[in-house]
Amino acid sequence: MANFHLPKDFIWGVATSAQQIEGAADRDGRGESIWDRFAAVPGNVEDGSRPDATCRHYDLWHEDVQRLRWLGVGGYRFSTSWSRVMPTGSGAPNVTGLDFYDRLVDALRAADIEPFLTLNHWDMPQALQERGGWPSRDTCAAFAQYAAAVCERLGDRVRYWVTHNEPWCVATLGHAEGVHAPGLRDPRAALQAGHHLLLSHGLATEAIRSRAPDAQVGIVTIVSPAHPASTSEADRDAVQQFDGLFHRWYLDPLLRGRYPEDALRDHVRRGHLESVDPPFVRSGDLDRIRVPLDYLGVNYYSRTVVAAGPEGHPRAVRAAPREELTEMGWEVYPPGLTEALERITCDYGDLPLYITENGAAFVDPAASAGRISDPRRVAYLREHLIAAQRAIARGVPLRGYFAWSLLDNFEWSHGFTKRFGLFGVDFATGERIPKESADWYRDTVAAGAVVNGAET
Ligand code: IFM
Repeated sequence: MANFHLPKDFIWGVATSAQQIEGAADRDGRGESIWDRFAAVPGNVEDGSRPDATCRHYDLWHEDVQRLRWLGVGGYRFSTSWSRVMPTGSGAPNVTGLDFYDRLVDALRAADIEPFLTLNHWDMPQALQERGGWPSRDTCAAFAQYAAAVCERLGDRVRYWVTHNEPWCVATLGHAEGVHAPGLRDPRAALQAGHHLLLSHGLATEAIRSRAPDAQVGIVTIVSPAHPASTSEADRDAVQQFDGLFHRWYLDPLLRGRYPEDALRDHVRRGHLESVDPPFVRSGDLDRIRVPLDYLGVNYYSRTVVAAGPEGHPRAVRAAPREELTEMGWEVYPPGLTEALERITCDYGDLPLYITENGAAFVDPAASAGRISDPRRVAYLREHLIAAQRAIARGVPLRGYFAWSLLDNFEWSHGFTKRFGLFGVDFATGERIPKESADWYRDTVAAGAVVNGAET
């Protein structure tokens, strides 16, 4: 790919989310979020840390925008905190909360950085959780009301909107496995939550488009190509099940207007649904969910190697004893990114795609001479960008790449133990320390492509 050129309007960016970086959890009228509540329970977060302060971006946002300028990125993906904008989940929005994002968006525009605004990056107001949370259908209207409030204030300056980040994680990790907020272990509630996330995506999209007709609205999904642990029929069947439950359960309703039949049958077999006609899917819902997307956001970190577990259910296993793993225990597997992008284009058509997250947590050494040396993160980003370029060369309409993340931050149930940032953060003082990956990314953005990449 020596002469490889990315599309002229390709957007290079970095991503963050409100709950992970803002802090200021009780300032200026912000309400409690489900993650504030979840993290306060001993044992829910690995190191017992709380997101109340985290990177202090609420106070240090101006200097963080300078970091974005320094990186030379053309896009910044951030999220508005639902609990800051709608502290009790309904009623009038919190004007002071919206002021914060207003200033941020103005500063981004002044720096020629396109804001990519995510509405739900997991921090629902606790008050809404107490009224039923995502398993309740009423939450869909509350989300659309929140989307309308943000769009009324920022829709004249924000063009790119993401409704939800990784609905699978919200539904499954939060409602079936209990490892994310709100910490439920109820697979039936998880399916209802998942459906309402999708339905609310449709309602929020309508709310945004009616207020900002030029808006580009998308949703972000996590992808992880599934490969069988062996050639056995049982493992191959488990791969198909995993794909249905993890990918197609969300992509099919969004892009085809129906839930995948094999996955519906799997849920019935597992006792999570009574029948393949779930009562919570009401007439007209699927049309609302299939509202045309302007783009799809793809978060890629790794592939999943799948074996048949008890009763043939899919179970993620280690690929091979000597595979390189990140600190999350995720295999470093760049070809999976090319595969994921090509598969989406092949199965769902020429929808513009953005890689809305890609990055790696590694243990970083202490800073030396004002820099943190992180060669493994540089290698990870480099190899994945080459994989992305390969997908473009093969015809995938990929329009941008956002590295996860600008800063080390609150990594959900792992607290501050997993560091993904291009900038290290001292969580005691809020100090940011550049890593070599930040220098490398800056150079790559300036060059406009990874040079000397592998052959297509
Ligand atoms: O930090 C998260 C992010 O909030 C959502 N996608 C995965 C990242 C790494 O776990």
